[in-house]
Amino acid sequence: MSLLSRSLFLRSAALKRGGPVRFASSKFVQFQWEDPLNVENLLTEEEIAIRDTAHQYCQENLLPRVLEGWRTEEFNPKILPEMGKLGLLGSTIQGYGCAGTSDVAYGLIAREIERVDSGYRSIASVQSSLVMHPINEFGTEAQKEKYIPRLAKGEIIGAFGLTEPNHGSDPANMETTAEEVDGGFIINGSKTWISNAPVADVFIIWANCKWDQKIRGFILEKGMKGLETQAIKNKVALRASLTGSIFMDSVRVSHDALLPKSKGLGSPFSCLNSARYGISWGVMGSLEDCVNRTRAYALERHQFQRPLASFQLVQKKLVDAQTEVTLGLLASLQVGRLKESGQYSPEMISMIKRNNCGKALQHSRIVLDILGGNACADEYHVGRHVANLQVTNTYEGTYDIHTLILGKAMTGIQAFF
Ligand code: TGC
Ligand code: FAD
Repeated sequence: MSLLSRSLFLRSAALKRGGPVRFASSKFVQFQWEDPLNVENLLTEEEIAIRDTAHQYCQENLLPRVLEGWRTEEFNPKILPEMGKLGLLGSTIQGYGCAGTSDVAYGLIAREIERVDSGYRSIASVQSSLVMHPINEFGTEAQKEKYIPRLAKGEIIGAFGLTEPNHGSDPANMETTAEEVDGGFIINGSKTWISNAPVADVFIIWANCKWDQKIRGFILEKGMKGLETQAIKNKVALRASLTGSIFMDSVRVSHDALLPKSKGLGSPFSCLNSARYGISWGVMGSLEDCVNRTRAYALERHQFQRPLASFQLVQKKLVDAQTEVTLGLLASLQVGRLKESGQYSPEMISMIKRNNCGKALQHSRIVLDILGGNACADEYHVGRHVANLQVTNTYEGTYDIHTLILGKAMTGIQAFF
């Protein structure tokens, strides 16, 4: 069932569920620890239905596969087509076979996927925000028709190449170049730490154009002469998502490969705005999963003839983490609504990306202690989230880079160099 038809089916269920229960003889509603500040109340029925569709898919289809993906570092080719069938890819794009959802719905999808694993969310957000988005934003009509419907179905896989071996936080100094020649361009350079690269069919490559020193995007395809990828194996995090390097040795492309509306570093950053926003939701899903699992464990496991959950130190860990989940979700929701009404700025996204990733990493690590020795066992899932959250705190601009973006906005002084 597609995302939109399913949303109609699920709407009645959402309506039946209602909000928190009010006590008959009280002015208070019953406190719901899973959603302490009633975020649900701020979502539309459509968003709730989309969220529920994503939740059901992720719990029934992704969760049972995640440990195998984590252990083997192998890409499961069924996942993107399944997500595509439900309308979860490029969901905010209007037309071209995409669902045309709100930005908040996009965030809710990221949260549900990352509740299972950040690597699966990475696969999906690269496809949506970093490949479909730039084609939609900077591409020609022919490029949109050629690529977006197939990317939306998950028939083809995309990768986004900005980071280079010598330039991560400072992409402005990238060494990859594009030179205009008769009939097209020649691209030279290399990219590394690129999600999906080893299995990608389509690559959005950012290159410094020799004729005016401006950065522009190019669409490269698997199999082009001079284009090679290599998987980065034995990662200690994000093992369910493939990462790799891309080498471009005089790759010759036609003029059709240029994303003509891209010009300057603002173009790849516009893709990052969308992806960073999604990550801010996603990592809250990951932290929620850590809280749920460690709370359940603390209620069941007894030491000193009492459940772990009865100890004050354990309760504090859970309460601190759940408070950060709630505040983080509200912040992402507010930025989502501002984005939908065209009233957002990139600095707002830096704030929620930085804060939510930082809090998710910090608090997932703290609640992990509740598992004691079982923290080491991957079947308990929380250790995997903690490892992944180190990466989410790093990619799409490190925690410290977002600090400097916000520091510049607050003081007017750039402190990058
Ligand atoms: P700066 O001078 O600040 O800006 C250059 C031009 O870009 C514009 N701009 C933006 N436009 C739109 N949105 C934003 N967020 C923008 N940020 C900057 C800016 O207005 C300017 O435009 P113009 O017209 O004046 O030229 O640039 P800078 O070189 O000083 O860089 C500043 C800095 C450090 C903040 C930037 O380089 C940065 O953000 N670095 C972090 C790099 C990064 O985030 N890389 C991510 C790689 S992709 C990835 O990690 C994918 S992982 C995906 C997954 O698996 O889920
Ligand atoms: P560096 O830039 O070398 O930074 C190292 C440290 O120095 C960091 O702590 C940083 O905060 C600090 N630092 C750097 N500059 C300053 C400064 N001016 N002031 C203070 N501190 C500073 N990239 C893509 O393009 N596409 C992808 O799909 C992609 N997927 C990824 C998947 C994974 C699993 C990983 C790990 C990375 C991925 N990346 C991707 C790359 C990612 O965006 C970069 O790793 C990130 O931007 C940081 O760059 P770097 O690793 O070169 O670190």
